[in-house]
Amino acid sequence: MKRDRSKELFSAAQEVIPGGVNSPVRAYAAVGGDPLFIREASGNVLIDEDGNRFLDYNSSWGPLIFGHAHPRIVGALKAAAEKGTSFGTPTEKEIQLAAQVVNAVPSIETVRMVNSGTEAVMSAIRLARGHTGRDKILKFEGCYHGHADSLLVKAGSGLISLGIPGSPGVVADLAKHTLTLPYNDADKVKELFDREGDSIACLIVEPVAGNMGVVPPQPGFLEALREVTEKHGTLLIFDEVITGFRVALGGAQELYGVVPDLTCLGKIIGGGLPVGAYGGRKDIMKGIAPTGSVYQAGTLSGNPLAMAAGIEMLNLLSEDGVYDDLESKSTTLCDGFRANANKLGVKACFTRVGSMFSLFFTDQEVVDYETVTTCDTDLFRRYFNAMLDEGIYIAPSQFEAGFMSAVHTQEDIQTTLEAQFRALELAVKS
Ligand code: HOZ
Repeated sequence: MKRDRSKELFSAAQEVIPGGVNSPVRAYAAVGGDPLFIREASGNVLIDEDGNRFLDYNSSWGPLIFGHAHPRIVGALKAAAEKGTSFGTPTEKEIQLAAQVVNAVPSIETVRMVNSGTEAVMSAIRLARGHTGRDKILKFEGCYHGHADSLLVKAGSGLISLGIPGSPGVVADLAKHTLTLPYNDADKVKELFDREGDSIACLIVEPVAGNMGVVPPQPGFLEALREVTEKHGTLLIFDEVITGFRVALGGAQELYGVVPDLTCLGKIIGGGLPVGAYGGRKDIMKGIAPTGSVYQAGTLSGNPLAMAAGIEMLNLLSEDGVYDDLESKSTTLCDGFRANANKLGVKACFTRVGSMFSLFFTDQEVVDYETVTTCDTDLFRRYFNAMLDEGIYIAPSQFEAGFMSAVHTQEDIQTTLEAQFRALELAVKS
């Protein structure tokens, strides 16, 4: 497969963009080679600048549940754009999308729109600190909550993919307020709370970890977090930037029946446009300006383009059968991956929650950062490149999730499974 144009563009990009990319994982540092430059995409197919076609299981890192350029989302965007792209004033569309989010997500009574997941989380943490009058926060190793200063401590996503333990530039005096514990270890959480729970403003967690690959919560883990935070007056924040509207309409909190105090959402609610949101209990949310004094603002927050795309996305998601269809196709795909690995004698651990999934090259059961990092990343590098040569696009890191979309067909899945068998065989042998 020729990728000359992508190669050329990557060289040109490196002249004017640091590392040639606007977000680190995209540079393929963890898998080698030059990143694909995508010319266009439609449904579940990406077409690169060399004209190669790839079946996409990345879905723009999760949000594109209905694939690329869905006609209804594109139609809503066109109609909105013709009427103006940003007013810096309230609009009716903001109420419409907020109401859809409030109706769908159990914990959300009111919601504030922002422009990214990072912004949502950063604002929710500030609000939690303002609400409780406490400084400390607790997060889990390998969970990634965007790149706000307090959260770049033992984080997943690009930091785990590139082997960066923490970021220079984060003021030590701030980072010292971030406590970290292993994911899925409820006992350690209880011990910590027994010692210093009354000084912790919030506990933030990805209810299904999706930024170190998919690591599901073990039975009772989320419930334990709810119980211990309630006992100590600490706010429980679910970062549902990936899981919100992905694993169920009401997100992981609906799936597992655990309701946090605050929830952060991301690009799904903008139909893939730059949107984030944070919401939760009314009595907490009223602490944000202008009703309260915790400050957070943004000219483009709630802009009409993002709202129009988000409304249409949630309309589509509310139609009957969407989640059943995703579940059944994801089961077929992941069962097929497992069968292929077994046939080839490859040691691997498979995880899946709804339509997000991972294949970890390790013989351990993956439950936290430590077990995740036992993976054979060199094997993953060969596998990724072999998949690319087969025309299958997955995230360029062992530590990111795969995503099924509503527009993948059973035929696509069979094609994928045959391709995956060949790719896996090649990766193991080479
Ligand atoms: N934070 C994203 C992965 N979980 C990567 C975003 C990107 O590179 O576009």
